[in-house]
Amino acid sequence: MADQDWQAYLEAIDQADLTELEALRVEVLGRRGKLTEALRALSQLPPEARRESGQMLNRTKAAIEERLMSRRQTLAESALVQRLAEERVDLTLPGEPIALGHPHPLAMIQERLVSIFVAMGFQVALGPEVEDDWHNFEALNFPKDHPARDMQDSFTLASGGWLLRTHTSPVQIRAMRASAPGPLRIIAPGRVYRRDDDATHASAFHQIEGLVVDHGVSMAHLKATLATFVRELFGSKVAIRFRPSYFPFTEPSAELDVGCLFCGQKGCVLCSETGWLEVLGAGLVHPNVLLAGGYDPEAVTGFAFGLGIERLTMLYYQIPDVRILLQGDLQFLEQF
Ligand code: 2NM
Repeated sequence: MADQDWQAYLEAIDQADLTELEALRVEVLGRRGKLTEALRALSQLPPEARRESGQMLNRTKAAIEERLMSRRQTLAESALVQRLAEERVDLTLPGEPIALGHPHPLAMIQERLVSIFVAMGFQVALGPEVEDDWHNFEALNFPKDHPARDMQDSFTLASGGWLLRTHTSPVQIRAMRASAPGPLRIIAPGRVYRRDDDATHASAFHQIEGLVVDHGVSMAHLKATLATFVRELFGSKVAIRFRPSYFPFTEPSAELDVGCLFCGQKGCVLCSETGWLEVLGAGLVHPNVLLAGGYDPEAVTGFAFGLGIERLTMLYYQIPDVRILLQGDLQFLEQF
């Protein structure tokens, strides 16, 4: 085969795609390839011609192999360039939106309530959810036959003597015993448990209770503090009234109502046609409770109050059934 024919192969290689390249390789260098056969045919030649042709064919073979490799390299590179072009990411495109969560409505209201009291100088106190009878009832002046102490009304643990706290008041007892005889100004937010379960009562719910103990604390301080709280929460124009009430741990006791937020006090289903909504209970701390807290009731007085966070959240957002707050239903939660 003449030199130009080999030259033609070199040129063909430079134009070939991957498939053609392999076909060319087989055609020239394969077991039956042109060049392979030519090399094999050398043995037929006389020694002088064999050496000359042999050198020429080996140079040609080296050249073709070199060209095949370089063409293969070129094709691989352009395939890579093409792939990169196809896969190119446009970083200026807007991103996939990520669904952001947010605090639960109960958590939002709790945070609001806590902030209002913190701004008035209260400190946050926390305590255990599993309590003993003394901290949950006895120290709080609940008589032994009080219905709240019944197994029907609280969750008692199988291992004797323990129960799930029915209010956060035991936190106040613990705080008093840690601070007496010094002054105290705390709120105790947290989860509490009662054997109730209907549209307005869940068996686990949340409370904030507050307690101030100091020399000369009076009903006037209680009323001013709670009026400030209610106006911070519902606005300065809201009507407020205190009604006498009864709690075992306070004497005197009162309940605070706000003018119905829904009907402008005309009377509606939400205020049971009274024009008023009950918001919290309060009173001056009973001397027995001060004693249990390690204080001298002759030396100091105190006021305390308690409110349910679920109830307040329901009022705030007009939610009719407390159970919706606890079901984790996104259709509900995404509205906040
Ligand atoms: C209420 C109503 C009235 C209250 C009393 C105390 C303590 F521990 F100081 F005695 N903490 N919270 C209290 C008083 C709670 O909830 C409706």
